[in-house]
Amino acid sequence: MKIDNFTSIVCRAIRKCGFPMLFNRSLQALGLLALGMATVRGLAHAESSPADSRTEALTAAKRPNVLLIIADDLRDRVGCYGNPYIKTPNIDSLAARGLRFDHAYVQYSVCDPSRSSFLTGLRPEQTRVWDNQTCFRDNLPNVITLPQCFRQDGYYTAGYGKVFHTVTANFAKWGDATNSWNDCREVQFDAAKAAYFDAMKKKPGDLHDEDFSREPQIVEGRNLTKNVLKWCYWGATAGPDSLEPDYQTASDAIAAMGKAGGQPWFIAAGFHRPHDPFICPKKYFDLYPLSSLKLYQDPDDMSKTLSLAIPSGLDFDEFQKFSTEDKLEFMRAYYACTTFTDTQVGRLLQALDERNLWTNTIVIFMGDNGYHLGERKWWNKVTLFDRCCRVPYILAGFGVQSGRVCEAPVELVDMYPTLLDLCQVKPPTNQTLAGQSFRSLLENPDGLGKGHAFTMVTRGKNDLVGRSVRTSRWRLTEWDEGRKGIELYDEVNDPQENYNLADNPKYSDLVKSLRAMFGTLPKITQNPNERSHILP
Ligand SMILES: [Ca+2]
Repeated sequence: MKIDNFTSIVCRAIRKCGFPMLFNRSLQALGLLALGMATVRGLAHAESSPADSRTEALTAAKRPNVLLIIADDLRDRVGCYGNPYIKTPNIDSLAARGLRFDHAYVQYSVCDPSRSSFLTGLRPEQTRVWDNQTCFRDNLPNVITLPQCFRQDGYYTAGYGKVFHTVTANFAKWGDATNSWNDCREVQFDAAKAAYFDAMKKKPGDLHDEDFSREPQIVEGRNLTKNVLKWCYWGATAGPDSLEPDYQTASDAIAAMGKAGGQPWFIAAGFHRPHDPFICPKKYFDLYPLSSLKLYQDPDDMSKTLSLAIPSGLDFDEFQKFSTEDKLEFMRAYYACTTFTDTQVGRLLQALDERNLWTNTIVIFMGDNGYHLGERKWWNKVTLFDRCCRVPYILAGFGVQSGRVCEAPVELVDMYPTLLDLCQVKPPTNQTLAGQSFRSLLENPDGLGKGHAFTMVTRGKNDLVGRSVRTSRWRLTEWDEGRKGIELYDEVNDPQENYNLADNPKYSDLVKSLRAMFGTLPKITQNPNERSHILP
């Protein structure tokens, strides 16, 4: 109780000062034990609420199930997020029966760094996973992942498809098969491999993405860059959905719901789409005639883009060669793959209906990073703009109010402590989670939460760091600690972030105070020896 009381006092002090993270480090040191526990149990836990008695009454056998659904590279423009042109009826229905977070942010806007962060509960500064070639276990061999933590506390855990960033050649390692899951699998399509190569006139070494081998036969498609960018192609496949790996991922997850044997379960389904290569059954492409699509246009008077804000190099150069038709086909393919993914989400939701599982299951739907579809002439991810940092994020089911929207910023790294909090799972020992439980926002979606979210990316071989903080009103980004430029955007009056206000003297104090927030982030670990302060 003393710990909770202390945390409560800290919470009130933080809220009073307006910048939740701007409390000084001496206070952190004083409350090390208390804050450590509060972090894993959730700051919100300090305040009593009707839900306290509800969750405290949970017995081990009655703890809720968790269904975690991850879509790869899904940006924040699905139907329920205000895009009338894309068809996502199942994601929309989940939002209608649950809580839609309108400001959920990734901690690094690329697959592996993002997933390594929210599945370990640590920030990219701590994991030091900044690319898609680093397995988090190599950097943090003893870290306890989110599903592993549930498993250690009595849950049946199962993960299918791309949950962790996976590499087919070594799925057991990259998928964390031994530590995190009772059961896991990633579907491969060896039989379709030859047909695929034949259809695309390629050799196995031509493609960097291992996913290609799992697709059924492509009957229509093309590379939009004349094969310069190997990943940049779309393909419409023949046959039913059931040939697709993502369909089988959903099937695996549905089957797992009956395998827990009375234990509560944590099941994750990671869909590969709408990530490139943009391949899915032809009927989804047919939903989007090119003439029905409208391309985004940057305004003529927008601020000059800073040199590091959009990655330079071959990808950018190729995007500038896109014809109108190329752009429309890119958008159609992304939309088609999004609707295909939505259909697989629908199958999972239907399975919950059929098994009457909604009352004791927490459902989370999320993207792992956003995506540009032409904004700032960029057709990819790895930026610090809202289109790339913000993701769809919907919770529904056990303990979640229906049909509500939460405007408060949350970070994906908050999911780990939030789920521990909601399910009364024991936090990992010797591992301080970087996020905060947002359980209070489930109870009061109009709450302010912690008020901010951080995202980072790196540029170039020297790993120049770009860091960004998003509050409800502003986004402040600095490159190489400001040496390579600063951006400030007014998210209320300029939601597309077209007009950089950082050099306007009127906002100098605001820029200073927002930049100071980066001082609350963990120090970037430089080498494995320095990681000892994160884990024993
Ligand atoms: Ca991704």
